[in-house]
Amino acid sequence: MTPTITAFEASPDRGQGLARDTRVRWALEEVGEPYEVRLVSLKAMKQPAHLALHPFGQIPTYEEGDLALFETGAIVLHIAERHSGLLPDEANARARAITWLFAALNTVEPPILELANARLLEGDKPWAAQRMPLVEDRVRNRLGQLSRRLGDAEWLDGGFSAGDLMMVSVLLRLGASGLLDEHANLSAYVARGEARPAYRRAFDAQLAVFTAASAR
Ligand code: GTB
Repeated sequence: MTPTITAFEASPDRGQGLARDTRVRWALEEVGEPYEVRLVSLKAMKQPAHLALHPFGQIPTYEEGDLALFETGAIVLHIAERHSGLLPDEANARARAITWLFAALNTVEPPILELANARLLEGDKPWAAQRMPLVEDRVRNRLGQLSRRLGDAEWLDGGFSAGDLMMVSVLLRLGASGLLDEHANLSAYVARGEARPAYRRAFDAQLAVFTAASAR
């Protein structure tokens, strides 16, 4: 059964691939699973029909037959577990790849989101200039640790996995901050992820939504 995901009808990032349906599209592209997309407006996301799928009124969601999922970590793991290509077969390597998926979401993404929120939502507060260095240092700390672990390796643990897919997705949010540029190996790691044909297809599909909406 072809899965259906939800995505922003009008993404606030104007098609830069930062909304989280990109990581789900990427996972589906990596495993070669066709999918359909239902676009939702910010208003519709808070209505009962969408809230029945996603209790927090967000995108993306994932529907496949009578299964409905929310949370990108759960969705990507579900896709990775049911298809080959995103998790190693060997049990310990598989567990380590899943560990990286959780590390991306639970350890690396929170300070990055804090930075995004500090810039987007709190920039006009009187204390913003004082707080910003603290928030940036929390991101720097995590990037330093991640950079040391990655070293000269291509991917975090052997071949490309769902853990890399999630880590690259999370790091992409640092975009214009310049913080990623402080670690040449992390910049190259993210560039390797972005260069994957499956990522390009996911990115282009999301951009096409924005391009079509702007042409109307
Ligand atoms: N933990 C959830 C997950 O991983 O699935 C978080 C889902 C989430 O944050 N969804 C966001 C959403 O629906 C869209 S992706 N927000 C609407 C709302 O909460 O009302 C986050 C996002 C939004 C915009 C940009 N941007 O413009 O750059 C980047 C990322």
